[in-house]
Amino acid sequence: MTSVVTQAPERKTSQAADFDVLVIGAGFSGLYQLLCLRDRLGLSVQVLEAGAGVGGTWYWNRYPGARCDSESHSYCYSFSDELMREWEWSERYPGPAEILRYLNHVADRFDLKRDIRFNTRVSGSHYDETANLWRVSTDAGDVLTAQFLITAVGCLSSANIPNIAGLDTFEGRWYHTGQWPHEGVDFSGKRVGLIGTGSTGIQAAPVIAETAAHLTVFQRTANYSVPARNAPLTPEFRRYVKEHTGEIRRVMHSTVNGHPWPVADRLALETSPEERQALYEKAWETGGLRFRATFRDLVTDKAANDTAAAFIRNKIREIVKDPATAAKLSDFDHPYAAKRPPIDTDYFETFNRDNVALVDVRAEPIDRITPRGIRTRDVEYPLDIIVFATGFDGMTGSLLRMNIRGRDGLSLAKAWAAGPCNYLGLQVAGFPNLFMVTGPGSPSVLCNMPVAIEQHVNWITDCIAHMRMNGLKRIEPKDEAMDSWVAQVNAAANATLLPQAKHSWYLGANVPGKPRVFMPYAGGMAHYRKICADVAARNYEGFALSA
Ligand code: NA7
Repeated sequence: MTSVVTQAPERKTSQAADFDVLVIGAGFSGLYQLLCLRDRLGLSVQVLEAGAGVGGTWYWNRYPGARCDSESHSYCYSFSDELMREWEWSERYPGPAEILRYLNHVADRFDLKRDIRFNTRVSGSHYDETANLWRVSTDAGDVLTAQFLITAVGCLSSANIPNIAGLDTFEGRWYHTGQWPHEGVDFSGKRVGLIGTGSTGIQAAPVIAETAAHLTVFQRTANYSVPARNAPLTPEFRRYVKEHTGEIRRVMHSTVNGHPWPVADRLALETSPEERQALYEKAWETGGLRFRATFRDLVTDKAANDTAAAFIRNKIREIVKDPATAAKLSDFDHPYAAKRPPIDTDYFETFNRDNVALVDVRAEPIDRITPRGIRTRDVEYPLDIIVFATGFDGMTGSLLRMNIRGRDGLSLAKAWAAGPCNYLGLQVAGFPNLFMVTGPGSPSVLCNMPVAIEQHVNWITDCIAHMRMNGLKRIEPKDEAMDSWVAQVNAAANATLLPQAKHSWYLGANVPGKPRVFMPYAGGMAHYRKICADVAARNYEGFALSA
């Protein structure tokens, strides 16, 4: 179990409030936050969820080929050994259906659904200073109040649909991968255009190509990808997981990215070219995000990174038969892993099919969408279906669209006009008693998400327990603590190659007009965990707490 305080439950709501805590979102974060606050602290908690079921990101992302890139035995909660032992994953990487089964299992096992209001989208959240309450409005017209408001809205749930002229005139059908119809889409016999070659487009292309009459992939930025090597889990591996829950948890909690493997303690440039090649070959065969852990200098030293980039470029040229297509697919403009590195199942192989074509929209920009398809500067591509795999307004989009207003009506949008400043990714000055789970400024998306989520939820739960035990009613960060944290987030990013990917959603560069600020904390999950624990141990240093 975790370090979360277990208190004698005292199920009492502050006089004027409907609940002690309102939590927005019923994905991994919201479910665990509910469990901690309700069952360990005895608070009254209501979760508000826009979807009709639990799952968050996975409730919406059901596009063809969708699959988690964390390995299943680590893409789960680790707070309970029993839960870890009783659940069995079927494949190395879980797809949405299996993740939803898992989260429903958790919700049912801990009787969580009775405190979740589904089909309820939050439209506004205002802090009432006099009453020290958050007033949360829903699209159904309800207003609910609570002393604490916790956003558990995920980092990738606000779809980024590019503003391409003429979309409203398109006579075919179009979809964004993050808002996929639950009944699925039939591509058979259809001419499909897929815009975007991030993790999502790279997962979707091979599956769409199998049934579509023709698939045109519109690529703006060539992307690295390493084979996922998905496969059913063997009985031996499943047994290993059950027998080693403690060890798996220890490794996940001690590494930079929260994955269940350590980063190798060797440098690419201090390894001979022959041995380096052999290690990359082995990592390529093993597959998955472990490739990034082959050498510890891959994300900090450009020359080291170049060796990985050259290896992947050569692989693409070996796999893709048409040299012109291979050249476009491997014309990288950023270091390997400076953007979230996709892992794939037959992505590059897909371009050897007769029914698949690649369009480089840097050489041939999209001009507009017409009633018949997509027109680039040079050609009109006739299409029946357009799939936007164009990502998300990451990290801040879902927070900002909820119209959050703090003290004196200050909007979060205004507070973050120059970028998301906060303290530890948890709180923002002017927004007392508002906590963000895996917000900008935290490691979140640079980490195996459940590890980041559990750390945040545990910290928030401990903090609220501390407040109640000490008769404290209000917490918010001090300005100087926020400034110092923003500086640390920038310094951590600048110590890596990550800011060199100019088109990355980590930088907000994919959304026109969004401030270009590197949002996640790149100093490593284990280090971040220690910083947060130290802050709490020093009596919540950097926060102002008042009675
Ligand atoms: P990403 O990684 O943000 O990828 C979006 C892709 O869409 C990327 O290739 C973009 O090109 C492309 N894009 C975005 N807008 C346009 C326009 N207007 N025209 C052409 N191409 C465009 O999103 P994903 O959904 O793939 O993955 C998100 C995360 O989910 C991923 O990082 C994992 O953490 C899981 P660009 O590179 O910006 O030039």
